[in-house]
Amino acid sequence: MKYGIFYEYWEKDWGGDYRKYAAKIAELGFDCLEVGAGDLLDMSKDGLRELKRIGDGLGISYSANIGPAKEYDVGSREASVRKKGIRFLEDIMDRMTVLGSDKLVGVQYSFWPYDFEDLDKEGLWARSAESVRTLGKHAGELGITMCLEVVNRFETILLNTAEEGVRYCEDVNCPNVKLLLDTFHMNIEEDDIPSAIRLAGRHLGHLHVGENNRKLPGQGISTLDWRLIGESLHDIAYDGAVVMEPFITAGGSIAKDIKVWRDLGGSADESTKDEEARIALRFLKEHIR
Ligand SMILES: [Mn+2]
Repeated sequence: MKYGIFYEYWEKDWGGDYRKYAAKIAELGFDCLEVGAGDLLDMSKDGLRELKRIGDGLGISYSANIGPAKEYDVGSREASVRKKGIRFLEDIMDRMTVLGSDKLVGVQYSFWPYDFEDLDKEGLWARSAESVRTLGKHAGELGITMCLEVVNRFETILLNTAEEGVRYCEDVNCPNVKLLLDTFHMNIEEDDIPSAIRLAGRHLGHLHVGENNRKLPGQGISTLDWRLIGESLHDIAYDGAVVMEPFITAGGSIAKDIKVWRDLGGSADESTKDEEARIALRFLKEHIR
């Protein structure tokens, strides 16, 4: 099992100095850094190569996280928008190969957050699956796995449960298209988190972890049963990454998108945040062996 963390934990606004975060997370004991996939389009090829060298030197890998804007919705009713979305994600995947990143994770099957204007779930499903089939082929050629994130009802209408995710993957039927489950979302939607993980089984390609309120694993009073979550991962022989995605800081563009309206501990200074991430990593490793 590899352990990772999303860089945004230390930021108020999207984007950051990934060279700094690569060094930081390696020092804290993590194996992988999750970066913003869209940011890769703003980096030069040389910048991406440099980041790859830094990661190789530190022995860490990168996953790339995306929640595409509506103009890139691969499930849009407009063929031109779907085409633009496919092109956008293919461009990102091409950049990922320069960085040496092989996991594109997030809500790539539609746009995020959803605006709930179009509630034709079946239509969205069909268009989205067709686009993702095309994207999965491109991913396969590049050795990239797309991990589609199952998110709660307030963020999409398409994939809210592991069962829907598995059905969608079977519909797309592409070895490079898998699922991303997230304990925060599962805590809202699933009857039982370990059962949802077992149901996802071989389709699970990536896992986001956080407490019910998106604090770090083990931060505050933990209401999730991490030991049972760990057992379920072992039951399915999960060998992907377990990536913390803490959202605890109010007052920036990240908080606005995630809807964090109060401080959940995120106003701590950087060294305190480092220490808390280190403690959370120890907590996770104790529970998910
Ligand atoms: Mn997530």
